[in-house]
Amino acid sequence: MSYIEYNFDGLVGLSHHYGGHSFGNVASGANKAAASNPKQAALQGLKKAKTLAQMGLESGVWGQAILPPQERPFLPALRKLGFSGSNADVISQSAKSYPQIFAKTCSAASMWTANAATISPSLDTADSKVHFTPANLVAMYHRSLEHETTGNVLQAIFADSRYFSHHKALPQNMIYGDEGAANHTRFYSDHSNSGVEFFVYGAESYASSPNSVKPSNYPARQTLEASSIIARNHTLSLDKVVFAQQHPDAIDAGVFHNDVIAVGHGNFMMCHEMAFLNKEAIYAKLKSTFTGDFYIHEVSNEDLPIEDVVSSYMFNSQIIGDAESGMFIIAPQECADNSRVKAAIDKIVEGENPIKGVHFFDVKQSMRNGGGPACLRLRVLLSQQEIDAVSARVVLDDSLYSDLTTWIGAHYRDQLTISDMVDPQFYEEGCTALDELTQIMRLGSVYDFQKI
Ligand code: SUG
Repeated sequence: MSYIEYNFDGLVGLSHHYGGHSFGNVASGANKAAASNPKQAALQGLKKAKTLAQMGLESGVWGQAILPPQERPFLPALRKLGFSGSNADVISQSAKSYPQIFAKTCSAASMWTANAATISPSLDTADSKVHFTPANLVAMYHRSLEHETTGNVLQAIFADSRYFSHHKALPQNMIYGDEGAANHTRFYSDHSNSGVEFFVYGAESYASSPNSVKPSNYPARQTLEASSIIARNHTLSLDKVVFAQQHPDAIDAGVFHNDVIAVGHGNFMMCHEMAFLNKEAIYAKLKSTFTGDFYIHEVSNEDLPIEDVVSSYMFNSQIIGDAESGMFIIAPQECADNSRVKAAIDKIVEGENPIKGVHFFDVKQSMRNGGGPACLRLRVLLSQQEIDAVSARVVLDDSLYSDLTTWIGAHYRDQLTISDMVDPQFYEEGCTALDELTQIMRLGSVYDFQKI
């Protein structure tokens, strides 16, 4: 049976802004309160997706799809805080009493779909179904508001229970802190056998050894407990699962997710030397668990100091293609503008591994909040039968691209600050736009405001 990896890119939401909401995310802190341009952000993301869709079509190796944004400000969260009355009342009262919390309920962070969920393809699971677990994202309040709508959207798209199995997000507590696919990679040699699922965590909630370490300045957003539960729920075969701890010094330097310092695809992983604790043991475990040749390209701190890793997002590149026809790095434009990073990438392209070249993309609006190309996509490996079972209009072809571009043009603002979102009209405009989007994408009712 043939399988295709679909990259589901998150469409940037109408409320994209710089709130400084993510402690430990350097870019988010640095750009707090800068004016954003949601229209440009959405078009930048969509352009990357469209280019990759075209390349994927030509190569026949991967596909491109889209996930919708979420409703913001998120009124159910504000109502839980005791604000009541009409939508306009809830918005104006909460914005006045708790301006910072109100701003968090406006975050468009669901655009970073690498954090939407962890997904195991049917090739890896005991019941041969695709398993989905939306990430609880409990480490950051603004992101903890995403999982319910994310679950609705995934269930609307992957509705056929013959092929798809949906789990609830893990309990809302840091013991089970889960950030989704940003800390999960699947390695494989081909698309007809099971792969190796690689789970990376920041800390153990309950240390299993007196030598256990944690970051000291910034939160470890993913726990080993969370990763283990997901592996169990997804019915993975434990001899094909590898767990690794992120280096706490990297988290303290601003590497809040593993995908800011390592990226894997097929039989290849590129990472910085500070990515993992006990790195030699991790590399050896990956190589012994994998069947076939496995390539690891490690970049040293001498060649590329960790500060450059964080500012350029080199490891937040996507890798596309396959070992046969060649793999390509999809890097943020910032990498081309930093000579040390560019040299590190050139070394990878010239090295002995499946990488054949690099393409740079401008996703600056997202980068300013700490989201590069890989943050913007969620990988879903699907068989032909499974993709045929999807009736929603999510695969990005020319016609969906054209409809989405028109939709963005009609509804998005080209400048936005927090104060604009205090106007109840902004919320109403958002609902009208998202309602239209669910029709364009044939999603049915997935938003809270669509409940009768
Ligand atoms: O969770 N930024 C996101 C960036 C997520 C990046 N995703 C991956 N690495 N996969 C976060 O920190 C900032 C929002 C603000 O400050 O307005 C934010 O949520």
